[in-house]
Amino acid sequence: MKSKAAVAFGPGEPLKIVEIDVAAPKKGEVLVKILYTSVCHTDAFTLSGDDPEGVFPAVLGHEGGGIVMEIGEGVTSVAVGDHVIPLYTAECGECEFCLSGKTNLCSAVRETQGKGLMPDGTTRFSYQGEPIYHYMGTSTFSEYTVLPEISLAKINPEAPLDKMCLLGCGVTTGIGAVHNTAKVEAGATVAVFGLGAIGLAVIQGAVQAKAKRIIAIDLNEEKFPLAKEMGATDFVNPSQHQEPIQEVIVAMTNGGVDYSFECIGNVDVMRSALECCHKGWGESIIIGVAGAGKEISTRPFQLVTGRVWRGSAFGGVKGRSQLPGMVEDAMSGKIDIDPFITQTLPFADINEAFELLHAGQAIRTVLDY
Ligand code: NAD
Ligand code: AHE
Ligand code: ZN
Repeated sequence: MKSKAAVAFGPGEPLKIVEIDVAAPKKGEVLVKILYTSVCHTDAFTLSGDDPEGVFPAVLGHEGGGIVMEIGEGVTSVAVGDHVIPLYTAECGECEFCLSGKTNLCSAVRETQGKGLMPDGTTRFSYQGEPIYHYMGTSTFSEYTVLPEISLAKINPEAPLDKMCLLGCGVTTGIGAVHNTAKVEAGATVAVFGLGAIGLAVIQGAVQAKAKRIIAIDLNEEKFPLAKEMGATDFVNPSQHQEPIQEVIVAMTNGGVDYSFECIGNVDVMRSALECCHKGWGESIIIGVAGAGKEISTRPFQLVTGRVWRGSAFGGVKGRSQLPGMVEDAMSGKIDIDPFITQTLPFADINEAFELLHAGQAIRTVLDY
């Protein structure tokens, strides 16, 4: 079938809206009509050419919501008409990872997914007879996309997909990292580096966890009012300080924070986030994605003296079993998605959504097909 899609033909180039061909779903696969998608910083990161797994030409996009149009052979867990959120972290329920009880990472389709292919090693997308790669197993920048069945969370059909699409990445990642990865407890002091959707979702999660102090850190002070609205208590712009920012935060907090979250993807900030943690128990969670060749460093003494470095993917959330519950939480008001949606644009204006993100003027732009 034909599908409207925004194709990334090469690194650093704007996306091009073209009509691509989408092949029917094969065994274990599902054809989904995406109704809404938004742009996450990771899409911009891959488009920049910095992602070691970036392959071109590709259909990017991993934050979306849609409806099942067709199922491939053997698909039993979703049916035509179901409302779904695509998952870049699949959940097969059978692999060593899924059965471990220790992680939300699933190995079933991850290898082919990282190469831009479906599990059988081929692609369902083409343009003018040439193959187009998939992205993160989701490719929500095509109106019609094909995904493995295990990469779909079936959600309440009453839930508004124009909002729920943000649970496909940003909101879930930040809130999940607080509860599942850090396990922030009531009364804790938290530092959040980077106030995009991820950092703001961390703030929302920290408020849910009843953290007593939430320090919001960003170079762009225009991010502070929304962070305040979400529940941050303190605001720091590193460019306004001479000393390393970790020293500023340690001084503010009588020895350091209980938890810090890096929501930028900058390895120098990752070091600051670790080193602003309290001796003996402070934990720093890396959420930001750093480019090819980047490495983190600190004095091992920082870890010897009790600070802990962790990472979090999709907030530690198991998509098929836990995301439907988060959708219910968003419907009942326990999760507030509205503040994250700063713009809504027609899908045709997708490059503007990237520009707004780069300019620091958008948290999330929801694109309407
Ligand atoms: P964003 O661009 O909306 O937000 C980043 C924020 O960081 C901006 O407000 C920017 O002003 C601020 N910033 C940049 N450099 C800074 C610095 N040196 N000091 C302080 N603030 C600085 O991005 P986003 O969509 O919120 O994503 C944030 C990061 O999280 C990205 O790296 C993205 O790839 C990653 N991410 C990871 C996961 C995961 O599962 N691990 C999921 C989603 C996004
Ligand atoms: N492809 C990159 C890594 C990208 C990455 O870390 N992705 C996050 C999700 S970002 C969503 O916005 C993630 O979930 N990682 C775990 C995984 O299995 O990909 C690289 O460095 O190669
Ligand atoms: Zn994302």
